[in-house]
Formats: sequence, structure tokens, C-alpha cells
Amino acid sequence: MDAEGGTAPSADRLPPGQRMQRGEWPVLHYGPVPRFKPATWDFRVTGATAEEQGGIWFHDQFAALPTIDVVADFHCVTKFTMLDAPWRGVAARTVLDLAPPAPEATHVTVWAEYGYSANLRLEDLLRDDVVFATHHDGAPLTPEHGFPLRLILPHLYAWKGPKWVRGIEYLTADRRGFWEERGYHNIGDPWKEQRYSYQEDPGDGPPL
Ligand SMILES: Nc1nc2c(c(=O)[nH]1)N[C@H]1C(S)=C(S)[C@@H](COP(=O)(O)O)O[C@H]1N2
Ligand SMILES: [Mo]
Repeated sequence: MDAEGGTAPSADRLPPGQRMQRGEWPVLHYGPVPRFKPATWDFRVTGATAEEQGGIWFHDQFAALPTIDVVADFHCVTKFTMLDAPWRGVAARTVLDLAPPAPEATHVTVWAEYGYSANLRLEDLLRDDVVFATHHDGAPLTPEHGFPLRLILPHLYAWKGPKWVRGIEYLTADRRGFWEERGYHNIGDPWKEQRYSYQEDPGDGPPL
């Protein structure tokens, strides 16, 4: 118990090299905050899809998909960790069930506004706590935190989860995303402290 009578978060919640973020939730991204345009917003599933047409949801359709609640820690590669962030949104698994990959798909690119992207292994999206989040702490995401949709992957550094996400592309071979091409680790597991691409082992990612 800490001085306020709550349970002090134990140090083993912090991945190596991380520190606890207290106070405000920082805003971190490259480039401007995009303006949400409901009339033209869609979420597309493209690439190596099981069925030729892939998938597309317009905003009201995506908003009608079943949701889950996830409480998860959030680790930024710049070394802050936010504990117990409450998210609500559509389980990534639900999206993959509704617009499945072809059997030969192994990886995905997650695409966001302005061409931001992150690459993942297909299995990263199949975990129970991976969510295309629409809400944080009971309220819709704010524009700077990714409204109307961002991907949350609690087991990876936060750059792997694009804000303002617009779709996924199934890949039959891995391909680096925005930060993975610019010096960040292809996998990005905070518990292994996989921050930078120079730390990659053979097989962790495509050649740079
Ligand atoms: N579209 C987009 N998503 C992004 C980024 C970005 O630059 N563009 N930055 C990532 C990084 S490095 C982090 S730490 C988190 C930050 O999320 P926050 O601003 O809500 O704290 O968003 C991630 N998602
Ligand atoms: Mo980050």
C-alpha cells in the first residue's frame, strides 16, 4: 500500500529502461493531426486477403462492430510507460475474422492517415488484448490521441500502434513500416528492450 492507501504499482510492471509516466498523457507523433472527415472515412483490408474483395467499413459500419474493453500498459520507446490505460474498441481478431488473410499471409502493414505505417507479424494482431480503440477512459479518443481510431498492442512499443488508422494490408513477406525504416526495431518488444534496428538479430526483420 502506498501513502494514499492504494496498491503501489510494482517495479516488475516496468519493462527495462522505462520509467513511470505521472500526470498528463503525453502526445507524441510525427506530422500534423489529421481532421476527421466522416463522409469519406473508411477502414480497408487489402493485400493478401482470403477473399478477393478484402474488406471495407465506412465509419458508421465500423462503429457498429462488437467492442471489447482492455486495460493495458502503454510503453513508448522514448521511455515513458503509462500503467492501466483503459481502452474500448473493436478487437483486432474481430477484424481478422470478418476479413481474413489468405493462408500465405504472414505479416501486415497497418496504414494510417498521411501514409504513416507500422509492420507487424500476423500473430501480433491475434492476441486477445489487441484492439482498434475508439475510446480511452470512457470517452472518445481526442483528435491528438488518434480519433476516430487507433491500434493498441500492449505487448509492443507504442509506435507499432498507429493513431488515425485507416486499414490493414496483409503481406506474404515482411516489409518495414515508417519507423522501422528509420532506425527503430522491426519487432519492438519492450520486455526484450528491442528499441533500435541495430539491435536486431538475423531473422528479426528484412534487410535495411
Ligand atoms: N499515425 C501515427 N501514429 C502514431 C505515431 C505517429 O507518429 N503517427 N507515433 C507513435 C508513437 S511513437 C507513440 S509513443 C504513440 C503515442 O501516442 P499518444 O500521442 O496518444 O501518447 O503513438 C504512436 N502512433
Ligand atoms: Mo513512441
